[in-house]
Amino acid sequence: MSQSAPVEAGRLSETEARVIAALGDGQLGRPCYAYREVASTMDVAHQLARAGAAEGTCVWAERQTAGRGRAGRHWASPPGGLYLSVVLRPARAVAELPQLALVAGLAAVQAIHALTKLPARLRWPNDVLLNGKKVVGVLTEMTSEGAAGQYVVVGIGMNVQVSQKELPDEATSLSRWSEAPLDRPQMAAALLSRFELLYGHWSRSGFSAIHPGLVQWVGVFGKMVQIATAKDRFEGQVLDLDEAGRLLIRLDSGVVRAVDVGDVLLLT
Ligand code: BT5
Repeated sequence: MSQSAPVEAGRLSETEARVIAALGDGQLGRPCYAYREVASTMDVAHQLARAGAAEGTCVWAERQTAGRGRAGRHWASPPGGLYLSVVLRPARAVAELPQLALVAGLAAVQAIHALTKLPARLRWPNDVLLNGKKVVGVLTEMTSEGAAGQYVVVGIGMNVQVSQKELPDEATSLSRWSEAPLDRPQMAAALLSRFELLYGHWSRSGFSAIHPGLVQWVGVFGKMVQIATAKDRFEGQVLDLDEAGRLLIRLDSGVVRAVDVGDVLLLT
């Protein structure tokens, strides 16, 4: 592949080798570009994708100076966290691409469970909560412009071994709860290999292939929630996810509303 890394300075070849070794036969995560510090792994991944990077290319940072969440929000990125972005080139319809946040979130929950047994749960559409606090956030950014064609960058931030002092109040870190040793390259590989499997199912058959496996990991079913969208804010009870990954909310009036984007605040 005639692909060059955007920045050579600050590359961490030992970390790259550890991630690749932990991936085994996995393709998602290869090649891996690890940096000591970047503004955001999203930017580096976009740069690589525009230059033709293959699907699976991943960017790792030890810390980010301008980590971001959705809608321009800040993502606290001190040392000890996992900060990854992966380039994907999905062949599915643009309308389905936001589902990738749930697919990646599911991979993160499963990886946490496999390595730590902690009771992490998905909070639709892009978070993982542990004991009521956010431990993972997923960000999907997509573009179909330019010669690089349609690609998606999926960014995953996970508080693995982060001091509470460096996190917002609503966040927690695995290290606060885990008795198992925590190794970030191993966690990255566990996450990426699960993501690869789920992404394969989703690529072939769409969200319906993911839905049954997802349900047991979603922590909001049956709960009363407040939903904030760009347009409005309302309360209701979470019933299910539909076949497109939308959250189904029963309003007080009994009407069921399908929500495709928004923030969920648990009320119960
Ligand atoms: C997200 O946005 O949850 C997506 C976060 C994605 C971060 C990854 S890290 C690798 C890649 N590179 C990046 O620059 N980003 C991605 P959102 O749903 O908008 O949530 C943002 C909110 O989460 C903030 O407003 C805070 O309330 C909270 N928050 C900030 N930093 C956090 C942290 N480290 N842990 C948990 N919550 C945090």
